[in-house]
Amino acid sequence: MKTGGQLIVEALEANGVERIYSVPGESYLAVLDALHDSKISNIVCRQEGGAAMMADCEGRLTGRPGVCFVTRGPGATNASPGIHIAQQDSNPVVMFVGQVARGNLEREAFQEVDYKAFFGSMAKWVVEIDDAARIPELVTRAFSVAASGRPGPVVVALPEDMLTDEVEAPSALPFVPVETAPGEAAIAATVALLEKAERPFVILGGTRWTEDAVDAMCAALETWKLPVGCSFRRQALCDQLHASYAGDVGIGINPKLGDYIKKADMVLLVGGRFGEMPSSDYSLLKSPYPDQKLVHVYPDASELGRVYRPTVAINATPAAFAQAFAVTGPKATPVWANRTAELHEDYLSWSTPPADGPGPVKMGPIMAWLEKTLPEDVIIANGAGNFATWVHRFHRFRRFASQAAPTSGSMGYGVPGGVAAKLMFPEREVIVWAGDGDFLMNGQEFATALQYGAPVIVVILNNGIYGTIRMHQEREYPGRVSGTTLRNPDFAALARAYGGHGETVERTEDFAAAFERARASGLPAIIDVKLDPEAITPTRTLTQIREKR
Ligand SMILES: Cc1ncc(C[n+]2csc(CCOP(=O)(O)OP(=O)(O)O)c2C)c(N)n1
Repeated sequence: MKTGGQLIVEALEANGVERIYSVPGESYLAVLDALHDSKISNIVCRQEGGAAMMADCEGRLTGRPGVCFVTRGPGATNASPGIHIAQQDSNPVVMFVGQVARGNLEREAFQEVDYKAFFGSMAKWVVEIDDAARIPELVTRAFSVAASGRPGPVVVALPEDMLTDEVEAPSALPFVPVETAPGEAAIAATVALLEKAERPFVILGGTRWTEDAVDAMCAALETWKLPVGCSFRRQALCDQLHASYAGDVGIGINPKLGDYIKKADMVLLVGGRFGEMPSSDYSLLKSPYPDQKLVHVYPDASELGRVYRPTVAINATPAAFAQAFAVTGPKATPVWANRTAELHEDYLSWSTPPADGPGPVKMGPIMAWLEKTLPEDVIIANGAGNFATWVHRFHRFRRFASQAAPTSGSMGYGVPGGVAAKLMFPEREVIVWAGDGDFLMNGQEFATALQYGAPVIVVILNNGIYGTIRMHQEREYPGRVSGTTLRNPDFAALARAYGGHGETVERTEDFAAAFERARASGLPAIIDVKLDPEAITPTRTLTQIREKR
């Protein structure tokens, strides 16, 4: 006989879980008690949004479900941003949430929430386990649903009294990841379209990739001399110094690249949904009927033809497609080979930081310095804001699983994402790239970094405004500043108050030494970079935007 709490922990162990992220609650004390005797490490967070984002980051960087535990009611609602990110970004997450005792359901008992209603449009599956004997079955199914097809978040609700029930139950068996591979006809149809194409373009996106698959895809691009771009915040899917790499198909795309894609005669879209942001509001590929012939490879049939009517629809994981595509090749040097080289050259100049900018801190030279000093396998985690443009445009991602940023455009991801990344990959350098607004949305997880020895370096581009929104405001309502100004704490002092290392940078030339001191400290660190609010984009100032210059 085992308690529900013990069965939950056994099911986690059976599914290979080594680490969970949590904020405790009295609603799942029986699980906490069972964890006491387990080897699973429990990373205790400071807010459920942080815990859920850490679980998302684990799913994002490993492809295996990240797991978090939160309490009922306010714990669950606090966690919802992480669930929304996992859904939009297609990352596997299993979130366990407390529930009121079964006998009190439907009375609006203390912190009762109808999880199917609350998470219904946001999670891939929501299940409430009413019978402890079904824990092995339903927990393994939760892992399977989260990780298969198009991955996503699964919410598992645990009524409090169910967790203390003692029952007989079979041991949980682990979930088995399911690969869907392209058939020979699908690969032949892709090759036939390529043989007729003159201006093809490849877009890589989504999840269900592996390091081997990325290598196989890079080899195939080389063989076919195909130009390639990575979808918004999927830049780690191709070495950006690969001769085929033409740039980031994201927000603020290089106009020349956008133009090339619009005029392409064929697009091979592998793994991505190519949503509103990467498609520049469905203008690069028109929805529902693209101008280009479209081969769409996606690990879930329901996505194929949902937004774009494809010429060839291939229901396969990008990993399986890449392996199959890698054994094909052109009959002769393709007509587009020179154009691919030109596009890469163009990318190299587009991603060269500007030497100048307004104010005493110039981000261009700082980015240039970082590019020289950061190791190839550095992981960069960030949330949303104009500050992120510096990374998207000027950091050349080299390795698989080196970018941790939500395509959903959620703020507040950098600190929890970075902490989780550092816990997963302690040997890799992890940079959290944040805005001042962005940092304070989940900056509390800096305490988690200290508690578990995760020495991330947080670089805050501190311009004293919710800059992105100020930028839109100045464009739409020039000079009418409303609701976008911030008064910030001393971030370096805040880092020290947490027990970390703090630096303030007020001049370009001081950044490198501050960064090296942060590295040498061996502690979680914050570098507060005082950025002139005029430096709102790498190429345009706020004044130019206001005055439409
Ligand atoms: C959770 C969340 N809330 C609000 C927004 C809307 N939003 C997008 S960017 C932004 C401002 C970001 O400010 P900051 O982090 O200071 O970066 P900056 O744009 O100034 O570089 C806001 C409020 C969002 N994307 N996500």
